Amino acid sequence: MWTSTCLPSTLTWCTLSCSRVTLNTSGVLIEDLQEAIEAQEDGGPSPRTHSYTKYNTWDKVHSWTASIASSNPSLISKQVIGNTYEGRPMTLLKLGKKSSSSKPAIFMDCGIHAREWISPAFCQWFVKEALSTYGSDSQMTSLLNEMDVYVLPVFNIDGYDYTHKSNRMWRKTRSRKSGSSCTGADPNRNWNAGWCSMGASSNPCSDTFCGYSPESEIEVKNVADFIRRNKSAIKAYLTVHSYSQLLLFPYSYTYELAADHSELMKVAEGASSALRSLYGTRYTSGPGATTIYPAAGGSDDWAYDLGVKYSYTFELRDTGRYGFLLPESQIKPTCEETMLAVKYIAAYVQKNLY
Ligand code: 0X9
Ligand code: ZN
Ligand code: ZN
Repeated sequence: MWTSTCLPSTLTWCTLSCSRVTLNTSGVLIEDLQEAIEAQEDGGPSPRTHSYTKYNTWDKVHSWTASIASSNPSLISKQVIGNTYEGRPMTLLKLGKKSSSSKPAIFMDCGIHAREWISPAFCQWFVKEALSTYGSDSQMTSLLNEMDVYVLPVFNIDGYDYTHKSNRMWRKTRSRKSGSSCTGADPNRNWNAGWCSMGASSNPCSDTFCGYSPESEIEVKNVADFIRRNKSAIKAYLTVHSYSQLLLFPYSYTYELAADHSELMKVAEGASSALRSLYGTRYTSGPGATTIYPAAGGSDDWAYDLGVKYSYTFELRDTGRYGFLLPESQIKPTCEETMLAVKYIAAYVQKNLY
């Protein structure tokens, strides 16, 4: 969730969610925010290695991707679906028991928005859980036997790296175009779904800039190409964001209800109650336009209109106390409860395959 009540435009970093943010006269973050940034690391100092209960840097996620794939060759494979604007490889993990025939699949991405750090943490957690519970958890075993799950741990890698090195509150990609002094477009306004018609900006300096054309952002094009190529196999599209504790489904580019509205709502309600059963965390379900705000050009609406019926956007913890700066102590409970919702949706999709 965000508000557009912002800020001196000379400050490049703050735009959305700025009502809670104040700057001193020299444009430096006041201690309040600095403390919140430091409080994220309440799990102690960062270890040199990858950790599922820390916010890992891109370098750590990247090396984790390689090692987890090579240590579980029977259940996981990786493929590069293209490079980011700055040239980093977008590595997609494919989880599932190897099969001679092609299997139906679920596609899940994390980290479309750079500053939503709990999201990539969830994708990493999901991969770990899938591998470690295959063979003991009957649902996970059956899921990975019958289906493949594609996981893109960090969609907006350039932006994610930038939030670790330069500006914690960066949201967009890092693409440049000659003629504009502003960097990046919103990768969740850049899809060809009512593109730039509402809830998006055509100003390149805006944090919700829709880009110069649909799929102008190479990261969006790479993922859209992959989903188009595998359209007949992909039965569900899940995209993980933060924060607000919402489970959204199409549409966001129009107030019209999706043709599958009732079923999408029923599955979302089931997933939300599964999630709530663990720690009592409350989620709200509904179409994006009325549940959060109208915003065109999003990946969920695009996937749905392509024919991927079960298309959901998760907005993970919390509801604003820490917002994007969710403390590391909340990674484990957030991921555990979110697993229940994702597994609920996956089980439903699997049950309705044939
Ligand atoms: O605005 C967004 O892109 C998402 N919220 S966030 O705070 N993570 O930025 C909501 C996306 C809902 N779906 C669409 N707008 N299509
Ligand atoms: Zn690599
Ligand atoms: Zn987001």
